[in-house]
Amino acid sequence: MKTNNNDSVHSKPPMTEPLESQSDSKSRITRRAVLGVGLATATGAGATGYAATRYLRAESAPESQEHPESTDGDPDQQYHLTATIGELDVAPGETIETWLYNDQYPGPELRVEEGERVQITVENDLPEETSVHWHGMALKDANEMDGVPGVTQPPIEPSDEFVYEFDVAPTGTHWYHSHVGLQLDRGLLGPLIVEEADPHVEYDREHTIVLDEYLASEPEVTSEGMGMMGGFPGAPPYDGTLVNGKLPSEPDTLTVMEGERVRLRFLNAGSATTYRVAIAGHPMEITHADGPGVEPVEVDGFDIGMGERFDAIITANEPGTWEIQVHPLGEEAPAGRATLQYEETDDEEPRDELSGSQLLDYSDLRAVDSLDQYDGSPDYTIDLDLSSGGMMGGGDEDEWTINGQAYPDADPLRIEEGEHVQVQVTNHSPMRHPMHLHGHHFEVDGALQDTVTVPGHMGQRTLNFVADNPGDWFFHCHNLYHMETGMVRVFEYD
Ligand SMILES: [Cu+2]
Repeated sequence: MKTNNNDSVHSKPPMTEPLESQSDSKSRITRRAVLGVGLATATGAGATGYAATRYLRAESAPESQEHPESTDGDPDQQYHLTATIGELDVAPGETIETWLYNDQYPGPELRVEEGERVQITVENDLPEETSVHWHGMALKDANEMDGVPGVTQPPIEPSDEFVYEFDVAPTGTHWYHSHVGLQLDRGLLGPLIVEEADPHVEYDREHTIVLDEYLASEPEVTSEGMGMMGGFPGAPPYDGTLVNGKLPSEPDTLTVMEGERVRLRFLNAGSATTYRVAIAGHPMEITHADGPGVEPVEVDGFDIGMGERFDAIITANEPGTWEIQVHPLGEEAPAGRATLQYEETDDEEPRDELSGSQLLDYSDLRAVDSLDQYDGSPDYTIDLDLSSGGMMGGGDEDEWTINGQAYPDADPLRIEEGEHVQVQVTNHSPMRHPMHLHGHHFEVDGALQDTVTVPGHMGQRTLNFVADNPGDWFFHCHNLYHMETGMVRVFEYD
């Protein structure tokens, strides 16, 4: 696993930078616990790592509790999230006021076991309405828990609350976040981990690694210029890259012990940035994509789009202190990093030599679960063209469109229950678009994902899903600024 590449996290990105651009940035964080009603208690919200030992684990549900009615049996876990204005320390001497869940950033890690039912009360202490989406959850027979205001529920008004309850599935690394306006880019997000009863890979320890932009100002839609291409609606310029809420000047430290296999759950919670991730000195086995397992594939790095998750297992056989490097792709924002620290070694400036240059490609991913239901001809096919309003002629330059329409002035996509639906997405713009489908995983290139990045410049992806969960389901770009300016459709079926 040795290294021949000397890129540092503070210099240019490792490996080859694609000729593509996209804007990003962001900010957030907090603390001032507002915990719920003797239920789940956020623990260990200290300034150190965001390790498995620090996750927020709910108490077992009390026998009797005043919390809202459950419709399908009693919940196994209960949590309380309060959305508040709070403060976030991103580095020594650098604190910003932003919006947080339970005064923490990232928000408390909700951790449940395969097969469980969870109830989460969301209290709104913000000055405006909000809602929470459970990104990656199938929400079987629970479309009304999907958290999309105006589509699946009324927004949660200030000083009000909403009780979400659903069966957790599929297993793996997921997350939750606000689904109102640009609130995600303020810091209203957190991991949602569904532990497998019987993982298809072995490991001794795990850490969750949340990637995000640092935005010291309030989020607002701006114009991302592409030179001759003119402007597109996009994110404001970001001020840095946060890894578990920390800027690189005081990185989060993830501890390992020599000889261990360590599962790292990477989540790109950014609003507008694709990141390139590598761990100095350590190749990775990619073992899960967007939750479900994949056949392990060894790489030295991977690109991760907004909303995507990759789990990677490393073998800790290179004692020392190493950098986990997180480079914004096509962005001018400074890179981020965390530190991989072997327990028996002294703290020292982390080493930055990469293990190699092999990057993950989607086509490397092979689902562990059966893909039989996606075999054969689709019952329904639809082509979706991604573009800006200005590019297609006659449109609005301030909009991003799907087939020329900008949500909410966009037709719903009607499908029928039981159909095998095939969606061919073509990207007519120069920017990447990470397309996310609510309530379903889809087959793409042999893997099961809920978010897939469609490359710019006529990049294409073909997604297959089975309409097995009636409701109104958002399908949208997970670049928050693209979603906010129209790149959304709704799949509808009863
Ligand atoms: Cu987009």
